[in-house]
Amino acid sequence: MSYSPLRVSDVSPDPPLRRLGSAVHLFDAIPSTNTFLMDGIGDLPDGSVALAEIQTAGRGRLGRRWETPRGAAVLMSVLLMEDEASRLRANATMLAAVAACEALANVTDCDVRIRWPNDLKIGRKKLGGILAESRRAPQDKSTERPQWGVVIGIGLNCLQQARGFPPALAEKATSLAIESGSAPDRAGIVQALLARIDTWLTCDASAHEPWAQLHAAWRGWFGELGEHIEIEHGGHAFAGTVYDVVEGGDLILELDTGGRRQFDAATTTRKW
Ligand code: BT5
Repeated sequence: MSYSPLRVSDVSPDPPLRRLGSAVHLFDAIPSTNTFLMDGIGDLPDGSVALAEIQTAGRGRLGRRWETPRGAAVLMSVLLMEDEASRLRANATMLAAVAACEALANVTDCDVRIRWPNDLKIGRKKLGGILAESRRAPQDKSTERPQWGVVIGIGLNCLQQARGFPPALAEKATSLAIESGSAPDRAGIVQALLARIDTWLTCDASAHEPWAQLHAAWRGWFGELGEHIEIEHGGHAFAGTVYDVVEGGDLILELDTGGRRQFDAATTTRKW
């Protein structure tokens, strides 16, 4: 598969954004852009961005792997330094999912939707995923309040062809190239993603409840209200109809066995 390598000048926000892009780290190969920023909490500035052509230990949720061939994907993470009381930690996956749908609607002709809790899909196939993590920053004597580093990682399949996915993913994964029939501009996607994430991060909190606004936008991109799904939680399988997803991301399922139950986004897995 041939690809044009990303260049720092093409992926650095231009014009500058309010919060993202103070430092842009572009790697040819790295274990994981999320790990790079998580390890840098306390040293790297707020708004740092990490990108890579290939990850040798790309991570999904709950110890799973994220795998893409060199140059085929957008693999990007951003670091946000937040106060302890910040609601971004709980809402980071939602924010990234909305930003990704908006960005891809702006720069591609693909109909990308959210699959609970952290997937981006086209039709029934997975285009990308989000991994949000956080940890407390080492205490800085100059600041009284403890700070948290929140890292949001996004992986988006761009240039893969159907035969380019490993057998286990062949049936359930897709890429922008497969869906649109042409090679997407990865740098343009990075720019659009950064711009949309930045807009949500810096939206005027006094104008309107920003997290409620984000939740409303998320529901607008959510492709599964009313669908029948199967999930696993605490070692048990559950099946039911999607009733809603609450602010912060927990799922309310109308169980086949009767009644409604709320499931935690962080610890619930999906059957494909
Ligand atoms: C995710 O996890 O979907 C989150 C993926 C986040 C990746 C980004 S890339 C930049 C940053 N740095 C990182 O190290 N990670 C983030 P999860 O919902 O757990 O899904 C993982 C599952 O998706 C795997 O077990 C596979 O079944 C499947 N999978 C792996 N690679 C895939 C791909 N390229 N396309 C579609 N599905 C894939």
